[in-house]
Amino acid sequence: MAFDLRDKRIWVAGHRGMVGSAVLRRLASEPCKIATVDRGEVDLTRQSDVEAFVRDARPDAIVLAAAKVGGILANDSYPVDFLVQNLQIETNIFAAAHAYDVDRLLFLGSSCIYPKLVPQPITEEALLTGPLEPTNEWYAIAKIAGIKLAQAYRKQFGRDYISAMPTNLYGPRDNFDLNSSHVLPALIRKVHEAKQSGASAITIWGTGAPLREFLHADDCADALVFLLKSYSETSHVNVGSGEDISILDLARLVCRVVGFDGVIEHDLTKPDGTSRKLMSSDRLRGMGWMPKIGLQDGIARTYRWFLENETKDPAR
Ligand code: GFB
Repeated sequence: MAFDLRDKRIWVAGHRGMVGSAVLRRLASEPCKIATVDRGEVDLTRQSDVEAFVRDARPDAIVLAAAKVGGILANDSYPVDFLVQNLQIETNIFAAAHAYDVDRLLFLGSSCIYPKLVPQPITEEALLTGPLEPTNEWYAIAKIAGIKLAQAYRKQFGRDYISAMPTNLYGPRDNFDLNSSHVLPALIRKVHEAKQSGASAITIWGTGAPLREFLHADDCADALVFLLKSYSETSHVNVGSGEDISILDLARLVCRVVGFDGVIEHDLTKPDGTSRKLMSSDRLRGMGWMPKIGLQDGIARTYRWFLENETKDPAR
């Protein structure tokens, strides 16, 4: 085993987010200790805050799940935020980890690191073989920098830092705000609200033709803990479900789960983004890891979470 979690203190950076909170749930069944810190106490974009926290908390390992994230429109609208905040968070955490001798770090990237036009399913080797998808190149560049930081600390200082590239994720604690969210939480909200109001149609962005791969955050967290315990190599590792679906079929699936039989209309002023993004997760499968949550089941679980947590806010 590359890294035994017994009695280790793991700092989950970004523990309030969808992925970080799923990692906390998954680590609850491991014999390790957890360190977390709230945004109000430590601003991860400030080097001095991060250094002081790592100096005092003394983690044995870090799961770097903190990031500025958002859907296609947010990425396209706020390039500075996505590029700069992510670079700051990454460089600050890597630098503090090295300065305080944290020898294990797992960095989380995204499938958007890969070139726009690349053979599918996309293998790890496709990194940096062509131009990026323009709607999210700012975020992608920051995430590519994170992969390279892990590799650079490994190469120059022998640090055991690794990277995982999850596909499009969804699940509890996702962002359900229609302007900044990813497609799946947006569809859940739109379809739910259409059903509630008795509307006859929902509107999805773009043509509905793009293909995307989805993985539940709890499956992702399981893969991350698997990698944290067992993987110690230079290359990043793809984390996906291995199946893709068109956005139109995804919308139909959400309608089925929610129980809405209206019409699906299109807002063609909104971008489609890349036409297909299916990763090969053969490397991870080859190590013995498999996802457990099917898409329909995962959407049903997420819809239940949405009903219990997101429909009680009177401001919405
Ligand atoms: O999930 P999404 O925002 O991000 O959009 P990406 C996926 C597809 O769903 C696009 C369509 O073709 C959207 O046009 N779509 C349809 C919608 N209706 C909606 C809607 O109501 N809301 C949203 N958001 N999309 C992101 C990147 O790309 O994926 C990030 O921008 C990151 O950087 C993330 O990599 C995983 O899959 O296009």
